[in-house]
Amino acid sequence: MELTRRSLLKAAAISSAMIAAGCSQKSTQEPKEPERDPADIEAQSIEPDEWKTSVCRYCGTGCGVLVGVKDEKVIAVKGDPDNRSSKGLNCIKGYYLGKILFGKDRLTKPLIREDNSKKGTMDGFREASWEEALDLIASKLKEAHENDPNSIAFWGSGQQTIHEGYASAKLWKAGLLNNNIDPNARLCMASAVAGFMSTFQSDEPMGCYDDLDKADVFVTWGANMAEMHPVLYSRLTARKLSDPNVKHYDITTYHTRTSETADKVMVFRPQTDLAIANCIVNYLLETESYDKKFVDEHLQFKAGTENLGHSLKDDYDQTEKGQKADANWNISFDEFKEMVSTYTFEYVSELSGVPAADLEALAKEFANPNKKIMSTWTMGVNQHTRGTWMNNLIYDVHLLSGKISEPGSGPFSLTGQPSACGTAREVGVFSHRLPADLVVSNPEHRRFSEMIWNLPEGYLDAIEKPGLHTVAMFRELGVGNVKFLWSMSNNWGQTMPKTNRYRGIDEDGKGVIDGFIVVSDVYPTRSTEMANVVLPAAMWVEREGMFGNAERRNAIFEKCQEPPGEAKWDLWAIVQVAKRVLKGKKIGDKDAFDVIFGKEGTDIWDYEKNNLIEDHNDVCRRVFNEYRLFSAPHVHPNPKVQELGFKLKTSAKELAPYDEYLKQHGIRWPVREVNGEWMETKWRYAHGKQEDGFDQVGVETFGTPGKYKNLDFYKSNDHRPTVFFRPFEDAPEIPDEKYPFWLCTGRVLEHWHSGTMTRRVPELHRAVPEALCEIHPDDAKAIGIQDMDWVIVKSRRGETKVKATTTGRGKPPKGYVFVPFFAEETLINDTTLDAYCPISKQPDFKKSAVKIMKA
Ligand SMILES: Nc1nc2c(c(=O)[nH]1)N[C@H]1C(S)=C(S)[C@@H](COP(=O)(O)OP(=O)(O)OC[C@H]3O[C@@H](n4cnc5c(=O)[nH]c(N)nc54)[C@H](O)[C@@H]3O)O[C@H]1N2
Ligand SMILES: Nc1nc2c(c(=O)[nH]1)N[C@H]1C(S)=C(S)[C@@H](COP(=O)(O)OP(=O)(O)OC[C@H]3O[C@@H](n4cnc5c(=O)[nH]c(N)nc54)[C@H](O)[C@@H]3O)O[C@H]1N2
Ligand code: SF4
Ligand SMILES: [Mo]
Repeated sequence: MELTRRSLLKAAAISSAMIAAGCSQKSTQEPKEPERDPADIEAQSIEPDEWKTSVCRYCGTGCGVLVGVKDEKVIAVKGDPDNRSSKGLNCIKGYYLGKILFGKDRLTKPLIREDNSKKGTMDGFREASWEEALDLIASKLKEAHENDPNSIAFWGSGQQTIHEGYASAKLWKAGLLNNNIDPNARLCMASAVAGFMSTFQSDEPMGCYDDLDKADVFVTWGANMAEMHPVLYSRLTARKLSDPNVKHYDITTYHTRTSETADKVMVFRPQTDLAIANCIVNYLLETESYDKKFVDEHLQFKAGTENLGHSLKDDYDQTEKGQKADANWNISFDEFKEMVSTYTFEYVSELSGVPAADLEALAKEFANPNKKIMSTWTMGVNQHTRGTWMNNLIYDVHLLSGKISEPGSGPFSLTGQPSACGTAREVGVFSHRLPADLVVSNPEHRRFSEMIWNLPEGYLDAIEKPGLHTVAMFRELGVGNVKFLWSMSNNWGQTMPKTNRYRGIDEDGKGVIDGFIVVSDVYPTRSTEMANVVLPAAMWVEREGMFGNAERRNAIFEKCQEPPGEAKWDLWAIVQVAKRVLKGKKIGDKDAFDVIFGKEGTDIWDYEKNNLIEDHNDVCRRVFNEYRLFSAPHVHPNPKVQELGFKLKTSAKELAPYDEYLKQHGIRWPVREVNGEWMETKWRYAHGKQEDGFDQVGVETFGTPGKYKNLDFYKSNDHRPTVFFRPFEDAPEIPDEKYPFWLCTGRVLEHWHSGTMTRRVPELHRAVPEALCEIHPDDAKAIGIQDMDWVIVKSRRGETKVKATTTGRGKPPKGYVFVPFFAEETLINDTTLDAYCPISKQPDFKKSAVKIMKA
């Protein structure tokens, strides 16, 4: 059934009514009203002069919004019906989006810290000119870089635009020849990336949101979509309403809003999702109900290192286990079958606590060749010390059942941030990556990047070794080895795990006090209070930008108003620092700044004009045109670049010319030009007509589609994705007598991460004014607490005081608590563990052992 806009709106109404009913958290204390400009945009009767095209700056759904502008001020925001990802829908955060621009305490001037002893507070700063702030940053960066190149670091974000991410990566990698650059997406999508790369050798999903309209069965594997991807969830709900036979299985560690409408809720003991996936695999093989022809034609089998241990100590990556974490080797189908044979329903039921009959019911859905199944997952799977394995296992289930890359059927990794895909992953803001799936360790990838960046051959060999990944970066900062840090569009003072390491609470935090820290943000935060220089940034539609969402859709947001005071575009700040650091240095016989950002290079910067922030569109177009060469090398004038790009298969990620994105309100890559029209791809690897949304596999000549299924996994080694054996291994920290509870942390519908923006929107703040610890009523009784009593959540690392509730949206099982991380006064990350997946290096915020005490 094709979904109409009406049926979607109806479903959205139902799910938002559901959210509204009985979910608003009650508070015994008056909400503290955030300071803000009362004269900001309300839904007014004034008509805007113009509606500009934009996208929401929050979640990876990437909803389209239209921004009403009057007298060069944003006065209204509404859903964009022409955006094919969201078809006019927005959630409550999108509805109030415009208000984030107008918080009264917006940062409007650069700040320089005068009193280091006041670090950890917003005291001890003085206002400064941009000139002075930029000069200071550049001199500190140069000094640290000259003394020890390993002592500088940049922490980027899936909330930077594609242009900003690209420029930061280019400055760090090509300009400073340094790989100590990583994004907050390491906390979010790294396991998804490692899962994609190990299984398919190509990042990002093959399917798209259209699958939500067509699936017969939905499986959520650790995703609270009703609150975190509400617009996609309403599409799922609409599909369910359209056909009573459609089923939803919610595999989760506690009962969430998403569980409310599921047909089967499977609450499992944390970490045993590994075993659950394995028992489905085992069932498909035992009963011979896997897709044999698909296996023969398209797959290969591998096993990898087991018993990896846990990355609790700083030197884990250097240990033998750490070094071998991603080693893998070929195995036969029979060997694979033997390896998974221990995962019987009985065994897994015992391990996970999920009834065997429920496990079998789900396995039977995958065994049914007539069912189309869509799996989705988010942080339950990625924030996991075996996160890469869990991603591999979900692919195993879909690959063995042949349910992939066809309308309505496929594994779909949901993205968290608005441009975790577009920016962090696609432009390569990771310590091991270069743009377009390329990696620093591969010499051909470096040659290709050198050609596009006009660097001498061999120049990038200096960055052959990956730099500090996020957790390592902050561990090093904590002990004083990182002496210069620049963070942009993130809030590490609140959102990193085990914040104690660098917030200066224990002695490990010394590095933060001594280090030179630059924070670019729009509001004062838990990170700006750690800064030596705060740079006030232009936010959302105060500049032009582009985000890439979870279904590979890149979309532009237009500039709608000037930033307040002296706040400026992050991109401009990056170039200004680059100018001060690189000017006068040589690359070959040329000026380094001119090569990296200026006239000697591909001239993405109009060197004379990059001060003019009105000139955004032109700057964006030029940055994008350069970046596009990585993904569409055939538009490069040099045939050698084209040839190498073709060999490296980078053009599989083809992008359209910049202005097409505005015209079409977003386009999904790979984009192919057919008869002069730029057409998107909905189902990658599935050969068919581009007009119908299929990939032109044969035409790309990367391979020939199979005979049994019209698919070619043209990016995979031997054109065959890998089915991995990945066993169950337990979590690093398990509740015991001393710390008897599992602590899971996460989010709520109304707030975005550290709450810096959503808590300045009164409607959102009032709906959920404070973080609450959700606990089972029996546990509350045993501890002797009533609803809204204060408790202390204490782990081996630290403790947090928070009010408890037994009547929140989430219903944890006994022995399990959930605390959101949006509230800066409730620093739950003082208690979380920073152990990570040895392959992806993504930490697990979902499992720590804590005790709960009445405060
Ligand atoms: N309202 C709102 N929406 C957001 C965001 C926001 O801040 N606010 N942030 C965005 C971002 S960046 C992200 S990453 C996403 C996060 O989106 P989600 O991952 O959906 O949300 P969380 O609250 O982080 O995680 C809750 C889920 O973790 C699962 N879980 C816990 N432990 C385990 C485990 O051991 N295994 C498995 N398989 N699952 C487990 C639970 O079952 C639950 O479904 O949300 C995005 N959308
Ligand atoms: N306990 C716990 N912690 C977690 C998680 C969890 O589940 N549990 N999840 C993790 C995950 S998945 C994620 S994605 C991270 C997110 O963590 P962060 O990205 O560190 O948190 P945000 O609050 O999104 O920070 C974004 C910052 O950018 C600022 N900002 C907004 N617009 C602009 C702009 O245009 N320019 C600049 N320079 N700044 C801007 C905002 O004010 C805000 O301070 O949190 C991680 N931390
Ligand atoms: S927060 Fe996500 S679901 Fe809500 S409007 Fe923005 S992009 Fe859409
Ligand atoms: Mo995230």
